[in-house]
Amino acid sequence: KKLVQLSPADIKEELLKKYPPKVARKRAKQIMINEALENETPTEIVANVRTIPGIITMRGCTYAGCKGVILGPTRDIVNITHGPIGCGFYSWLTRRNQTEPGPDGENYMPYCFSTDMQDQDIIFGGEKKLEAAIQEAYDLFHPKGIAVFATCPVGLIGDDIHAVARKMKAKFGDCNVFAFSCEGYKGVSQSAGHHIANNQVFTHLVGENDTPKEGKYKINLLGEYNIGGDGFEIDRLLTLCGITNIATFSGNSTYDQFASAQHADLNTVMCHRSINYVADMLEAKYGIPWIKVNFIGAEATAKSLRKIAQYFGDKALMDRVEEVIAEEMPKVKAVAADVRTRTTGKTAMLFVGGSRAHHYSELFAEMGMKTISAGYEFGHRDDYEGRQVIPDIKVDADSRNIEELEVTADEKLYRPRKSADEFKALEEAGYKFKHYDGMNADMDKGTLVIDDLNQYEADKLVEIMKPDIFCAGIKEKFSIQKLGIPMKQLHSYDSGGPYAGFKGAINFYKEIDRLVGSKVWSYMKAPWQTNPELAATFVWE
Ligand code: CFN
Ligand code: HCA
Repeated sequence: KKLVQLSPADIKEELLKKYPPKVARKRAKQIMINEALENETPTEIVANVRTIPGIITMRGCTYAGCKGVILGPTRDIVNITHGPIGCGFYSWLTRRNQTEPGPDGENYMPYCFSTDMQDQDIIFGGEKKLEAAIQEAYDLFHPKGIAVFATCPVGLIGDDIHAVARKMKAKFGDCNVFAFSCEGYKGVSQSAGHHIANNQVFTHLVGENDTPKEGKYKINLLGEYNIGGDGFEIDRLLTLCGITNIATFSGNSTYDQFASAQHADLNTVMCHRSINYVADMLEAKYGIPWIKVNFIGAEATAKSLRKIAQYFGDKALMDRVEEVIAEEMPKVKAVAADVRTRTTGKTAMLFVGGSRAHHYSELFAEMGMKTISAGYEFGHRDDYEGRQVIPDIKVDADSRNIEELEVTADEKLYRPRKSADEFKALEEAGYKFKHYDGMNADMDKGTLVIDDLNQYEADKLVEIMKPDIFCAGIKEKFSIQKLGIPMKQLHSYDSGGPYAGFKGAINFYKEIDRLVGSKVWSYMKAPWQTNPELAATFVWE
């Protein structure tokens, strides 16, 4: 067997080799050999750009980001997909976002509501059908809210879903009806859908309930979607600490949580990519500051709880948080110590959405495992490079319109290209700073950070670097397993979870230990095993 040693630069070249020159030039800017150096200028990564036609991307669409991701986990709003049945069907609970119906039992998540658009609706227009669907949902359930989501054909034929929503809202009087222009093709990925969802949730829901909420330490948890029950575990810990969670955007959430979000004293942001717009709007309109938290990983969980306590600066709270950590951590540490005897030194690749590819490297590190390559499907540059400055945003008090916030437009203010002194000067000049580290700072030097990885590159990477585990989504699952490598879905968690918080960390350690130790994969013959000329080895130093 011929072993070839490849450097990260060789691997990059290998990935690009097969592309036509123009495609290779474009992809080269999205494949970065990570530098992660504090004071030097690291290589820039191009992100949040259109996938080159013909490439089989891992990304999803704008409708998915809006309907599936942001609004999907709210149980007592009827979500109607205006479009062909497939869009509604394939976004019907596939994300494994869980809910606990609560005393009122109101839960529409198990239903799939759609106008089931047909050819004649495309030709003659679908507004009447939409109106009838909204009426039917109202008559059947009398919900507090009905949300309408546009799919691609709706934008192409020009149905005015907002006019229909306004008309029905006025007609009912006791039901908030609002719509989202989240046609699938609208942005380059799910990310545009998050933005559209955030704007409308803020415009139509936040602030609707002005009855103050009880609680000494009141927070909102933004960017936590209760996948596999993650939100349940985080809520368990917050409750143990005596912290009141007013609203989760949007795991296990309700209409009233969104409507009451302005009563919180602090916003904690878990998945920054999907919800940063709401955090900024809550700060601009209601003066609620936000901090970045992360409950993926035991150390990260402890750190986040401490950060919240420090924000309130109350000794009783800080002591209680320490008690909770002291109670929970030994159990986690014991399991970690055991699995580490088998997992230390193993390697992982993480290619997921817009925050998990970063957050989960912490859990792997706790198992002594190394993330040798990672990337987001649709992250923006700030998700890779960290976010430092928020330019001023303007809020129109009457209409609640928020001026478009595009952080990446102010690129020159990112830390990697500024020294500490330069930042201090900017701070003195009145810039508002938010500090949090992106993926690059936490990845080792020489690792490969790849944006919008595609099917071809995934196969090639696995073939060259042979990780012990590959983490991505359902589209990647079986092609990776056919290469003889264990594959863990970090979107849906396959059938597992929760993986957040302390209990989640234990679940994750055990699951990964089982996967990387499994004999099943050794029975598979990967192509390079039957064709030695395909063999190449990447040696990690
Ligand atoms: S739950 Fe979140 S954590 S919201 Fe976002 S960026 Fe998706 S649905 Mo899939 S798993 Fe993924 Fe993130 Fe935030 Fe989920 S990494 S792609 S749009 N995502
Ligand atoms: C989406 C949702 C998704 C897809 C997951 C996957 C999710 O992008 O529309 O590809 O397995 O988490 O359910 O990201």
